[in-house]
Amino acid sequence: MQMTFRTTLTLCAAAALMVACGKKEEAAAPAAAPAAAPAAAPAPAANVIKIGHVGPTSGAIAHLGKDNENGAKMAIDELNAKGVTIGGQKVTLELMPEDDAGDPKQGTAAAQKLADAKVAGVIGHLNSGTSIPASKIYSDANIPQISPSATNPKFTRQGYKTTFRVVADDVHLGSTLGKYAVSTLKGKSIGVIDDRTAYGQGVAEEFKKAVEAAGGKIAGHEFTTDKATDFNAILTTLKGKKVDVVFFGGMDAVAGPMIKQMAQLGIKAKFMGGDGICSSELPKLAGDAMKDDMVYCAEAGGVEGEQKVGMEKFKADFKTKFGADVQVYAPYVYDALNVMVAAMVKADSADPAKYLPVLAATADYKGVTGNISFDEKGDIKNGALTLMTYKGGKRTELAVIR
Ligand code: ABU
Repeated sequence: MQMTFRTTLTLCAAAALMVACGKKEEAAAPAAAPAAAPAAAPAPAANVIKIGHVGPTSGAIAHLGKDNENGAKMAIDELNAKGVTIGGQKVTLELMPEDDAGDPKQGTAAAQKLADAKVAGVIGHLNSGTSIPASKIYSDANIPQISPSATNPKFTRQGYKTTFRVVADDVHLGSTLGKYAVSTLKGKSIGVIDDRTAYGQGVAEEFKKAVEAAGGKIAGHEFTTDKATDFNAILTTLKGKKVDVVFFGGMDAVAGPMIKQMAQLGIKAKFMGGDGICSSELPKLAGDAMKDDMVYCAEAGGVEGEQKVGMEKFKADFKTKFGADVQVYAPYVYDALNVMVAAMVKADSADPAKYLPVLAATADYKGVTGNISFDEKGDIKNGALTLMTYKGGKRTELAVIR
C-alpha cells in the first residue's frame, strides 16, 4: 500500500497532473524483470480519482448504510460509463467505501483512513453523530465532505469550509413536524422519546419547541438509546399520561420494535418521527402493529412538479440495478457525488484546493432531488421536506414543504 502510494505520487508529479490522489493504474508486471531485458515502455494507464463514502454498512441500520452506498455506486458507475475528463485527461472515478457502523469512534477512524489515502472528496457520513466529529478531520486535511443525510444543525455550523449537506436540517424537520402534530393531527397530549444521539436528541428538542409554539402540550419526554430493544417502561409512563401522539427522535431500527410494543401495551397514539424513521424498511420492522395513517414522518428533501419524473426514474433504475427499493437517502448520495464531480470538471482539477471554491459556488445544479446550491455555511439553499405517512405498508407522500 505504502509502495503503491509513493509510486502514485511520483507518477502524478511526473505527468504534472492536476488530479488529486490520481494514481496510475499500471499493467501487471513481473516482480523482478530479467537484468538484461530492455526497459519496457510504460503501459497505457488511466488516471484514478478516489472518492470516499462512509455510512453504517454493518449494525442495526446497515440497510440504510447500504442504501446510501448504492447511491454512490450508481453515480460512480454512470459517470465512468459516460466518461469524465479533468485536466485534459480521461479519468476513472473509484469509490472507497468505508463502514462506520453509525458509531462516532469508528466514524473518526474511517475519516482518518480516507484522509491518509488522500481521497479527493468524501460523501457521508450518514449519521449526524459520525458526520460531526469526522468533519474536523476532513477540514484539517482540506478534503470536501458532503453529507447526504446528517441533519443535526451543528454539522454545518462549525465554521469549516469543507463541510456541505444536500438535505434540510433538524430545525426544519422538527419545527414542521411539531406544527403538524398540533395543527393537523390535533394532538392534545404529546409524548416524546429520544435515543440520546446527536440526531435523535436534536430533532426531538426542535419538535418540542414547535409543539409548544403552536399551543400544544408536551405530556412527557422519555429517553432510550440507539441500541435498545425494550421500551415497556418508558411507553407505560407515556400511556399513563394518555398520550395521543408519540414522537420518536431516532432511527427506524429502534422505531419498529417501539411501534410493536406500543400495540402490545394498547397505546393507540399516532407515531411520529423525523427522516431517521422514514424508510421503506419501517413497515417490515414494525410488522402488523403499523396501521395505515398511524405513522407520520418527513424526509429532509423533496421534489415537486416535473422534477418528480427524474426522481421516479432514479428509483426505478436503482431497483433494476440493486434489486431493492430506495430506503431514504440514496438519491441524495447520488446527487452529492455528482455535484462534487461536476465541481471538479468545472475547476478542471480534482485537487481540493482548486475545486473546493467551485463546489461552494455550485448554483442550481439540477439533480434528481431538486436544484442544489449551497449557502455560506454549506447548507442546501431553499431545502424542502416531504411529509409522509404509510398506507398498505408503503411510504406515501402527503406534501412537500419548503
Ligand atoms: N437525519 C437522520 C439520520 C441521520 C442523522 O442525522 O443522524
